[in-house]
Amino acid sequence: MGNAVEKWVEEQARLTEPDKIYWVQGTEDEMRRLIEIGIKEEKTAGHQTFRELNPSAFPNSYLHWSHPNDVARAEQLTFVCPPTKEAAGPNNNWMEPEKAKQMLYELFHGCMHGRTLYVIPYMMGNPASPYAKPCIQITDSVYVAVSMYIMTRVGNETLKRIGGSEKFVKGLHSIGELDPNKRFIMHFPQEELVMSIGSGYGGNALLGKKCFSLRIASAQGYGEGWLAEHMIIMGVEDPDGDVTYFAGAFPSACGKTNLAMIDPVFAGYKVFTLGDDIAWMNVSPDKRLCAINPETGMFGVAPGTSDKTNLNMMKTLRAGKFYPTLFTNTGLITTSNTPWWEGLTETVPENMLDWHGNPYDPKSGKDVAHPNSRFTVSVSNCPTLSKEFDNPNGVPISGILFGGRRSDTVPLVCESFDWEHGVFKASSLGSETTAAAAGQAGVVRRDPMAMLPFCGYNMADYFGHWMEVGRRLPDPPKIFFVNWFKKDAAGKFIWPGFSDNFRVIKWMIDRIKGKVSAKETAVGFMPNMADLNVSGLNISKEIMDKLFELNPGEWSKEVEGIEQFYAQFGTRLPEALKRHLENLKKSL
Ligand code: SAT
Ligand code: MN
Repeated sequence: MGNAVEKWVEEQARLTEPDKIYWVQGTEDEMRRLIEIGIKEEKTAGHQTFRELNPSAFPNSYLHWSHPNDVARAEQLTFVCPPTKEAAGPNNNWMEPEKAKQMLYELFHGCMHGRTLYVIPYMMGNPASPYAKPCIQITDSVYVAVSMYIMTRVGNETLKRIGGSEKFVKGLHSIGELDPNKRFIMHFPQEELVMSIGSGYGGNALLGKKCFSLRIASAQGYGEGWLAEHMIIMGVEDPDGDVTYFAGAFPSACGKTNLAMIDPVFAGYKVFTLGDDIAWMNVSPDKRLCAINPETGMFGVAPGTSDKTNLNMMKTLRAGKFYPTLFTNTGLITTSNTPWWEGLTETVPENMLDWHGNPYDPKSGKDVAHPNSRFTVSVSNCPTLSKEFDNPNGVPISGILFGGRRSDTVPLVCESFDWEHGVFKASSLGSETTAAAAGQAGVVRRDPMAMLPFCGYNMADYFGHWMEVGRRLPDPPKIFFVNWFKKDAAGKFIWPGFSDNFRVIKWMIDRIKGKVSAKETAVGFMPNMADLNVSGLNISKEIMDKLFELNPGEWSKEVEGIEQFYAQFGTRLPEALKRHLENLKKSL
């Protein structure tokens, strides 16, 4: 039989033994048919593939309830398998590649009995872009197939682009038995191959997302001189009509999606959204750092999203145009047949089913929606979508933001002294864990560049690669660090966040444009208070001081945490980072 794609698909079919093989074309009709199949699929223990929602409130929208044990990324079961453990680095689970495959072959063998194998050809990035990559995903889940329509460019264009070549990214996925003991997400960077079994959840199952666009792509970028990052991309137009482009990295569930669609609180400014999760950044021929978003959809956290916190997102969710919108593991108001999650309205409406499909008892104190419940929606629904979204060359980035969720220690905003100092600070970024990954939430873990779970090679080499990319940029972007999540002694957030984060963005633009000076501190440049516009916020001087406080006790703990984190890289850690850590210690 024919070309490399057909050959690969045949091999996977021989392994997984499906009843049927279906090649996805990417047409509107076909999308409807797959949704119909999902609607008819049998419900088991609350699990439901698709249920149509009220089209007058949420047009072209469907509710999905997953298996209750399959609600987040499974980092313990995620492996990166280059030939040596050293190449994977201390932060990835690793297995000898042949051993890993033997184990997976046993799990995949016959796993699609009675099911249809869907072959999904898709592009990450605009096919017209030199940075785009053709991929094939196989899956036996219609939920995954429909999600791929929303999140990527699905269709035959990809097959044409691959043509007779052997070069395409391969993803084999099966929900298997949805058994956490038989769940693995395994990456083989050398072969540009991902094998995932036992989960239907976003980051575990939509293999174009974290698996390819971050883990495999970061390893490709290391070899080819570019960066695959866990970043939003947005443009901010100022009253002069100039657009400043930012990329911004935050760990999962720290408000990236809200930031990418932020409503500017100052007159004369406009925000344009390009991406909410992934940025591929290349050094352009004119030596600027240019970013594309390889995805076409947003897979955002539902709880906390409302007309008040993110009106643009609510408009996006209600737009229901060409592509369907999916709600995963939210609650359902039965009388209106609309989704509900914590924070959508102030009080819990009556007649609610929780995310297990059970009638909700407000006295139970339980969650209606799972804390990691999500929506999957096309960027084409987004009212703030940038007209540069499809630009094959990407957009030139002038500022990079890094942020984490920190109740203390880290100030509201701070700018690095230069690129290398920025890499140092980003490499030691810490954040309190969230519900986006299985495990305990709320403990500080080091999450360099918000890439800890997503870097497909040794992180020490990744830090070196970042510095190397900076050296190729005559005028590198400024690097900023933000923390929207500082709390007072009573555990209350002291910064209002959401739209008011724009006040900080405005300061960054002023810095980029050289309009304001800044105060030099031990950890970087911080704003002169007169330059950070907080008018109308009613924030006391005391709170402002707290937002920018550098507490010696907290910082000595921070330095300890960084030292501990760095220790695992041994001699592989770039010397420059050790030097910056020593400098920080001295200047504190
Ligand atoms: O990895 S997902 O795409 O499922 C969401 C996230 O954790 O950022
Ligand atoms: Mn993410």
